[in-house]
Order: sequence, then structure tokens, then C-alpha cells
Amino acid sequence: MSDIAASWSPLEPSTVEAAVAAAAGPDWTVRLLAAAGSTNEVAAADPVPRTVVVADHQTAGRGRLDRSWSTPPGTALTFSLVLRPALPDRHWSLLPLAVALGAADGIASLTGLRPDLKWPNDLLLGGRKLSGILLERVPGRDGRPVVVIGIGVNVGMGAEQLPVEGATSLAVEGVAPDRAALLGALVAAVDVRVDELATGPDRLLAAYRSRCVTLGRQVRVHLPAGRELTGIAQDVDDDGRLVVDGVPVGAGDVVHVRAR
Ligand code: BT5
Repeated sequence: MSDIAASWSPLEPSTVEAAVAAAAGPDWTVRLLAAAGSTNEVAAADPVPRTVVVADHQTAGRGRLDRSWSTPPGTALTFSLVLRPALPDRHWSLLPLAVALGAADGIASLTGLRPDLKWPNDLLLGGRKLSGILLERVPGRDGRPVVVIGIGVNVGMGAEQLPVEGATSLAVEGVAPDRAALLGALVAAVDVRVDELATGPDRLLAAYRSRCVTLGRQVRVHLPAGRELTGIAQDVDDDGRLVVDGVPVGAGDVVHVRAR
């Protein structure tokens, strides 16, 4: 594993631009930074649609609900893309699900590995977290809303470099894709799923429900107000909420307790 990690080289602007253009089309603008605190923060400061901000090393990565995302230098893909989805307001809550599906598609297309989806948008391999996603809705330059989609993927970390228990990386799972090619595949696949959502939510919801390994399991949900809910995850409703023993949950941290 450490051999795979040692072979990692810095991202190069021309390679990254070419990989994104080849996979996702020529209309994307790529901003490659050697280091950044949080790519979501950089992207949100000037959120121009169809821009992707990628940091070779992210030093203060953000998770959901004020948590953090940490990755050793050179071992991860950490980036944010800005989109202005053509969606009615009521469908914006489905964007995290569309992005999770897209990220899983992108990883599968390049590596052959097929990550599972944990509600709302964690990507797991063998029950371990490979990738995390953070969406933020912010005003664009013209004041109309855009979404900043932050994605972190553990790519080249050896087992000893994994930042938290319960994490995994592509290298640990035995594959070592080129980070620039993986970035291109992810941007393209996320774009496709967001477009699919814009045509109507039914297909996207069906695809998500069939891939979401949270469904049917006993879960414990830590709700934002410090409350907790335990029960069976029965469904993902048409607003993208997880239904636990009849209670729809819009935001919270889910722990898979055990299989049903
Ligand atoms: C997430 O939050 O999983 C969203 C992570 C989004 C990161 C991307 S990187 C590019 C962009 N710029 C940013 O600043 N952020 C985005 P959440 O579901 O809250 O999970 C956070 C939890 O995951 C932490 O509390 C840790 O337990 C765990 N964690 C942290 N780093 C990890 C890693 N590299 N791999 C797996 N788990 C990790």
C-alpha cells in the first residue's frame, strides 16, 4: 500500500484542465491551488457557475454540521464545483442525493468499484467511508442562488494514513487511479446527475433508493438540536428526507446500528 501512496505526484494545472475538459466538456473553468483551507470557502467567495476549485492539499476541510474533513497532503482529491441547477426551489433538497449518485458513478466509471450510498451523501466501500460531500447554497455574482458542491475522496492513503476510524481509501481497496482523471470523471458524472434531476425527480429518486444502504437498517440519528432518534430507516421521501419509524428527518448524522 505504501508503494501506491509513494508514487503520488502533485497535480499539474495543464493535466487537470485537460482531464476535466476531456471528461466533462470544455466549458468548465478549473482553478488549481497547491493548498487551500477549504475549497468550498474559496469557491463560495466568488461562485461562478461551471467553475471547479481543486486543492492539491486542503488544510481546513469542512464537513457537515460543523465537523471537519482531514486528508494528508497528496493523498486525496478535495474539490468544489459551482453549479446553477435549473431546479424549482422545492427540488433543491434533492441535490445532495443527486451529487452522491454522481460521485459514486464517477468513481465506478474510473475504478470499477461501486460505492454504496449512506444517507444523505456519504460514499462507503465495505461499510467504510471513502468520500464525503458538503453542499452549500450561496448567492451567485448576480444574486441568484448557486450551489457549491464540495467533494472529498480518499485516494492514495495507506491504511496507516487514514484520518479516522471507519475510513477507507481507493488505495486501501486496491486501486490507484490518476487524481486528475478521477476529478474529470467526478465532475462529469455529478453534472449528469444534476441535469437528470432537472428533468424531474422520479428517476433520480428511484436510482438513489436502490443504491442507499441505509434503507431497511436500524439507525440512530443524531439530530441538530442534540436530540436522538432510533428506529428502522424505512424510506427516502420525495423531499429527500430519511423516514425513520414514520418520522421524516431532513438533517442529521446517521449511524448504521445493525442490519435488519
Ligand atoms: C462530510 O461531512 O463528509 C463532508 C466532507 C466534505 C469534504 C469536502 S473536501 C472539498 C470540500 N471543501 C471542504 O471544506 N469540504 C468539502 P460529515 O458527514 O459531517 O463527515 C465529517 C466526519 O467524517 C468527521 O467528523 C470525521 O469523523 C470523518 N472524516 C473526516 N475526514 C475524513 C476522511 N478523510 N475520510 C473519512 N472520514 C473522514
